[in-house]
Amino acid sequence: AAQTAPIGYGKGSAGTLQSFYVKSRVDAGKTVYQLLDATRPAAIRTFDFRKPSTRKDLPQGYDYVTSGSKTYADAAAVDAHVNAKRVYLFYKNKYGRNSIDDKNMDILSFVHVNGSAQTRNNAFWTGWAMYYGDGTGLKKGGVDCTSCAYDLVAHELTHGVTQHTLGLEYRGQAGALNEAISDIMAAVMDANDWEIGEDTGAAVRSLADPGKYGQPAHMDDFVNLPNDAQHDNGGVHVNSGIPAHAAYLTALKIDNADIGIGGRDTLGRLTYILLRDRLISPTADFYEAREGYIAAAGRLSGLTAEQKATVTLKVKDAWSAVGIDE
Ligand code: ASN
Ligand code: ZN
Repeated sequence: AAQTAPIGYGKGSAGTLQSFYVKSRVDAGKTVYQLLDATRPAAIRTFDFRKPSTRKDLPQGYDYVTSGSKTYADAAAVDAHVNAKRVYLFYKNKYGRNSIDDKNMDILSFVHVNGSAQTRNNAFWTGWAMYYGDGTGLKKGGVDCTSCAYDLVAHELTHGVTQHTLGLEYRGQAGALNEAISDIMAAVMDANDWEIGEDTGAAVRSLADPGKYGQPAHMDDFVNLPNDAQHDNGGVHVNSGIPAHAAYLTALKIDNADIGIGGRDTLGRLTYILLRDRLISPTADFYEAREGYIAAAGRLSGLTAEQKATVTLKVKDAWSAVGIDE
């Protein structure tokens, strides 16, 4: 039960002391505390990729991040554990979603994932877990941390939500929509800005100004690339700038229309309805996404017919502004 779970403490990369639920086990007569929060139906489990294990009580094949006391010195692990809970709670409290699959699947994070410099400076959704590199350091052209960025954690976990709802293919325009949806939900949750990944030391994308990081913001600048791994599956992280910018413009226009509901909040609700109600197909292109967002506007709960009509108009204006016209 929540009341009896031990509480662990530790600083994340930003130096702020965090507290979080953990679970003890006894190893050879000694108590160790695992980064395992089992206080909710969906457990939050944080593993150390440097510690493969064949222990039968560790079916993931890796040991948890553990500590001999309730104080943890591992900032990347603290960040992953705390941010996974934040994203889980956002989906739960805002949209009533029960974890990634809406069936309370456990939320698994692996920290200290190593490999190429590209891997170590990145975070990934693997289809069932989140993986985080440590970063090779800003001074070496990498980043200082990855799990430290709430928006990156939201981005990766949202890949899981998309997998379990829309099932969007990860190539071409459908893949770019998959990427855009992760960035949109990341910006909805990490609501202070429209940049992605700034807490790692180096932002990677901007929904407000995609061109700042080399992304197109309009269909006129769509980048045609082969749909293979060497070309980012057809530039899914490149062309995502177009629908992501449409989403940003949607939020901005709703703010300016002043219907009493914030644009960013409305954008999150629209995007979640798109996912939840599977309003677009797994092979959707950007035009289908526009129609999906229009359909989502009609499904917003708690709005008057006039407010819904206003949101619909702003959605249309926003997608037209990036060259995706009916
Ligand atoms: N951080 C990137 C993403 O989630 C990693 C990748 O390309 N899979 O899109
Ligand atoms: Zn992604």
